[in-house]
Amino acid sequence: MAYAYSELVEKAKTWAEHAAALGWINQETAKQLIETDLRTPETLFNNGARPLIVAFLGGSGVGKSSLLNRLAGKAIARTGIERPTSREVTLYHHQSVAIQNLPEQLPITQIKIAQHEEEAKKNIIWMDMPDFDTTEQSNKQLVLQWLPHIDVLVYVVSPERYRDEKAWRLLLAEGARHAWLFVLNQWDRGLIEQHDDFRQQLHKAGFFEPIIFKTVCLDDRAHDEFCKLEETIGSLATTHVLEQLECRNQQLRKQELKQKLNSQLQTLGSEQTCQQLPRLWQHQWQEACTQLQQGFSWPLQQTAVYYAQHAADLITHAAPNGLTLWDDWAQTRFNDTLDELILNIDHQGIPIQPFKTRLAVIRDKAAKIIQSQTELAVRQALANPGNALQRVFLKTMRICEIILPLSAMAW
Ligand SMILES: Nc1nc2c(ncn2[C@@H]2O[C@H](COP(=O)(O)OP(=O)(O)OP(=O)(O)O)[C@@H](O)[C@H]2O)c(=O)[nH]1
Ligand SMILES: [Mg+2]
Repeated sequence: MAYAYSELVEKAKTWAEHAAALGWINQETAKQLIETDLRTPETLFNNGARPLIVAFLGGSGVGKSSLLNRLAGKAIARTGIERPTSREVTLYHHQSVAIQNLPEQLPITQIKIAQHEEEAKKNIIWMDMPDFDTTEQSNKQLVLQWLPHIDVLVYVVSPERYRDEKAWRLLLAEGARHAWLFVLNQWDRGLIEQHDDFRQQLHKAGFFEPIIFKTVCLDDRAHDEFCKLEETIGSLATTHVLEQLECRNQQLRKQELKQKLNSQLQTLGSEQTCQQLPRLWQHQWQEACTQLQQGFSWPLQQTAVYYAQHAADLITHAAPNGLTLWDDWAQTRFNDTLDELILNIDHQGIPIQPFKTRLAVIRDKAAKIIQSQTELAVRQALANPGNALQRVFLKTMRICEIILPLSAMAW
């Protein structure tokens, strides 16, 4: 049965909560499953057709805002030499488009919206993001909160900054999750060697055929590849591509969830070893029983002698101190057996916490159980003393007691 990703996440969350409550997995790993990210581009909208979400991402000063302004044909996003310049996300979309569910916890002051009326660009929401490589932590947070909602990431670099370490780590972490396009902006001062080197770097990061556009966002721009970039994105903004992107996204997320759950499964021990546990316990318990029985023979004798001498006090009075069946020795022996079981379970690679919790209850109750079971056995024995043979013999003797004198008299 094919489950939707959200259903699978719900099931995994319920399982994680339950398993953590019983001690099968620790709280930390349960939290990882419970906090599984459900955010996707679709979650920004209620059901129905939605636009493609494209975002300019990259280090500070590479020209992300300049690219958006060029696209809009006017200055909708702030650009400048101050680093970082943008401290908010700028959305540029058709006036008919409305994001119904904005990402949670996002301060509304950090979103700027500019609208247009161009029908041809109706199916795309463009976004200019702040940088994520300066010390401005709130910028980085803002980018990270928006990332899961983006379909196509246009990763912008400049000739000087395409080997950025922080950007690199983000690329590797997010590589598989999105569709990527690359822009080498400020090409007016770029060299072809830098372009080739950038391509090689991307190759190393796992992008086998990276699409790189060389752009210039200055007034005296020569023939750059900005129009190609626009065309490529325009060709992606179809229902079919959107469906493909969504499908790929779901598959990837399912895969990630599966990996997480599988790694949890490893920590629970193999099914085979779990099946062996009852046999392990039976073997241990037999040994413990033999020992306990040996240890009980003396107190049993003492108790029997006491009751034989005080038949009138039977049941109503407990045996005096020192004649308890379940004494400290028996409890210690019983505890040792349970400890040994826990140790064996640990050696089998099975989590011991659930066993510890359950066995703690039995440890405390052992004395009480033995007391009540012994009393019950004594009562049953008193109600029906001896074994079956003895009882038949007794009955025959009783009948003989009557019949024999009578027959003697008759004779
Ligand atoms: N030479 C040259 N300068 C450019 C080009 N594109 C942008 N710039 C300049 O680069 C500087 C930074 O541009 P922004 O668009 O603000 O860069 P940003 O990536 O948005 O920067 P943050 O908002 O800080 O992340 C500005 O002074 C722009 O004028 C270009 O193609 N060539
Ligand atoms: Mg900017």
